[in-house]
Amino acid sequence: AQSVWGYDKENGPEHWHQNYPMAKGDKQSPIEINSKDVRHDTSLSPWHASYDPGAAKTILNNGRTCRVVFDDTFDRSVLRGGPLTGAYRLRQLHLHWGSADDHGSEHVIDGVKYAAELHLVHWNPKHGNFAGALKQPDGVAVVGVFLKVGKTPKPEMKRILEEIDNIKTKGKEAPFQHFDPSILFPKSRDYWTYHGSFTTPPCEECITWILLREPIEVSPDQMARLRSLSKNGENEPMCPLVDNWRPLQPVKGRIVRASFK
Ligand code: SG7
Ligand code: ZN
Repeated sequence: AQSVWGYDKENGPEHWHQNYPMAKGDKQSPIEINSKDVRHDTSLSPWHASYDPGAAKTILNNGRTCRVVFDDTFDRSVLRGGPLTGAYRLRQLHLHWGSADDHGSEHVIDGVKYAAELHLVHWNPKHGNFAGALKQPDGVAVVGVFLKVGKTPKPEMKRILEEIDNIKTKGKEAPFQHFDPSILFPKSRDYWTYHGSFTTPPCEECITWILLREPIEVSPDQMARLRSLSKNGENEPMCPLVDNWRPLQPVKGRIVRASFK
């Protein structure tokens, strides 16, 4: 079986439930969004992010993703509105990506897999701390942004991708300061929302997902940079960090709502 979870045959998503039974729960993520089953909800208000560039701290490679960490000791970078009640604090962002452009996202839209998916993870401070929030159905809100390879790449992704050369291998960390992640959002604020889980063990079912309809574009070069990360440590055999996405989970009667028609 698995020693530590991962995305390989021996320790991948099909094994996670052995150590993390929640992985077989009724509200797991990701799911496929089917336009024909989505409910347009006129009561869904727009969402707003107000992020403090000074909250950005470090970027790191943990062997499973690359992650940017933010100071969340007070309400300095917050997400409000949309399906949420109150302000949720930004804790970190990270990405999931594939080994080729035709897959890599976790959520799938009408059968379409994107090349990558960016997740901005926020938590509800009414639960005291992040660990407490994970135990509550309204504990966490994740904004998902799809990345597709295209001709008008978003220069805003550059900051993160430039830094990748400094965190090539597992365990590497570099300072990452003065960064407002709202520069990564697409023009349209349209979104889908549903209740689900973390897409990694222990797969707690505490997430209000807010998935943005409009993807952002990255260049082939930028995708290549992401794929140049390694899941091995510095003095270990080279093993590319790619395909760090969980496959689709059963919807089990959940309703996906859309802010748009
Ligand atoms: C990534 O996705 C990491 C995890 C994150 C996980 O593997 O960014 O974060 C850490 C601290 O390793 O797990 C608890 C948590 O944030 C799952 O997040 S996701 O559901 O948005 N994909
Ligand atoms: Zn994620």
